Amino acid sequence: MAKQLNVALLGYQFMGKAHSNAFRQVNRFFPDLDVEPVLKCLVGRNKDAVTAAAAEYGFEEVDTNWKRVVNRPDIDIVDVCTPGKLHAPMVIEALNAGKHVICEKPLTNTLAESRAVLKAAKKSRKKTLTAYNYRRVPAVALAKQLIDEGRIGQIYHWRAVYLQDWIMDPDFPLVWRLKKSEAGSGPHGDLNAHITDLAMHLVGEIDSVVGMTETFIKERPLADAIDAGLGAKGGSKKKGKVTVEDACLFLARFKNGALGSFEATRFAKGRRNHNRFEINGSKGSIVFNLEKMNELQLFSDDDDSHVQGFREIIVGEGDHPYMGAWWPPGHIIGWEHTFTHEFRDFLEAVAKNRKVTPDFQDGARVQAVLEAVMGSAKSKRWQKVAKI
Ligand code: SOE
Repeated sequence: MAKQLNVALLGYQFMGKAHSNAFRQVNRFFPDLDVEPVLKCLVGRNKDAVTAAAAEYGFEEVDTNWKRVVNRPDIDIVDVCTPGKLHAPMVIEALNAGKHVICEKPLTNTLAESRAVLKAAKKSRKKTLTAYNYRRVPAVALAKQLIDEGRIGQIYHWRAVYLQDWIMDPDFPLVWRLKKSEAGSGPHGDLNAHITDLAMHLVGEIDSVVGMTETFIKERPLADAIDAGLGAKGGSKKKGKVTVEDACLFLARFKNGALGSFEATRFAKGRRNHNRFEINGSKGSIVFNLEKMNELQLFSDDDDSHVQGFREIIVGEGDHPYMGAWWPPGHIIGWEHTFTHEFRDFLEAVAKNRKVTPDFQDGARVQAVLEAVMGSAKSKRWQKVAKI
């Protein structure tokens, strides 16, 4: 029988829901796991809301005091799904209490906080995971395999965009994601963080960057609820200042000589969650688009020249990464499965005492890139990425 590990989840909104679902599914679809997460305690500030969420997600208990829960001796895993401002204090407390810790991205709002988290992680020696879930899209994991096999040769270009449009209405309220004090930054930390993690996973470390940002709508109606998020409606007549950027673009030089471009915006009309990258190498190219997440495009010099062209691989075969756990060939999967995959890998690392990535060191490396971009946007100069 799999050993049971008690999970405390801090935060119950969008990501709390996605993570709870993954914890519930993981042993059903990966029955070989030696450990089984138990949804022990859900934590939130609003007692009524967190109680309703706990009933919906299947948690045994609720609490409004995260410090108390994180220090409970019966808790094995702490999963942090709160706004970025709370990541560092929660993660550090959990590591110091000897827990394995998962943290939503970006790891922290600042690089200084990431360094403090990393110090606590090194001391604790527990398993850590920064929840960059897109590494665990089977098509992205296949792209990694193809690159590691040398199929596209030496990489010259990384070209990525992460485009959304959910705040284009000027009456959309000033939710926490639009406040620097809560979220640290706008689409830069929210979306560029994802494509930066993918770039570092697939291409390599980043040496230097140059970036620019813009806030198109500078004031918005105050939000009704303090924790209002993506789907927020209405707001008060009073307005408040938007303190994060609406868009951030940057260029990067990788340490291996490749060149990269990154664009994150919440102002790309019609682009709901358009996370796309293209990689060009000496022998081939790879293209991924989250909106068609079961497909991967590959162009390869290995193909005969008279039939050469981009081919579309349906990543739905049993021998494709993670896919053997799901349905018969070609029966596609969705966004929520990426969280199940990352928890499978995390739980296996806990059970077998193995390394799992992206850990907090990887999360801190992403933070170093993000912070260098913000510094460069201010100075209007290229900036070196700090060493982690
Ligand atoms: C909102 O922009 C958001 O939910 C991000 O916070 C997630 O990390 C991303 O996966 C989808 O969009």
